[in-house]
Amino acid sequence: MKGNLLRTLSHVSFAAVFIALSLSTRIAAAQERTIEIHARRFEFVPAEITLKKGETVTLSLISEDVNHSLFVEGLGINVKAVKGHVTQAQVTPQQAGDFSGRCGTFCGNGHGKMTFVVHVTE
Ligand SMILES: [Cu+2]
Repeated sequence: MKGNLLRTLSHVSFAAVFIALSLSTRIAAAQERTIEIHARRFEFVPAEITLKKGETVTLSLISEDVNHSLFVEGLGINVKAVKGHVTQAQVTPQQAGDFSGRCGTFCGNGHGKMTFVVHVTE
């Protein structure tokens, strides 16, 4: 009788641990960061962001005027910003460091000034 009770209790605690683990995984997924970046002639706001190596974040790119794009070669980011639309892209940096980006769509005379920096920490 006592043995049965112990066995039942250990099953219950295994189940509790399993539920706790799957809950924490789900919470982690739900807490995935979204970073909103506004593109306008001739800047990105913010002009720099900080990510963590291995952390998946969603970039949400919004154009406030004409078409732009966010191009960060070192991280494989190339996201179009179409006027009136929100474009989302996920990124998971695999390497720490500073990665420079820029607008990849000609948007006028100040286009060359549209620079961007992604800092990736360990
Ligand atoms: Cu541009």
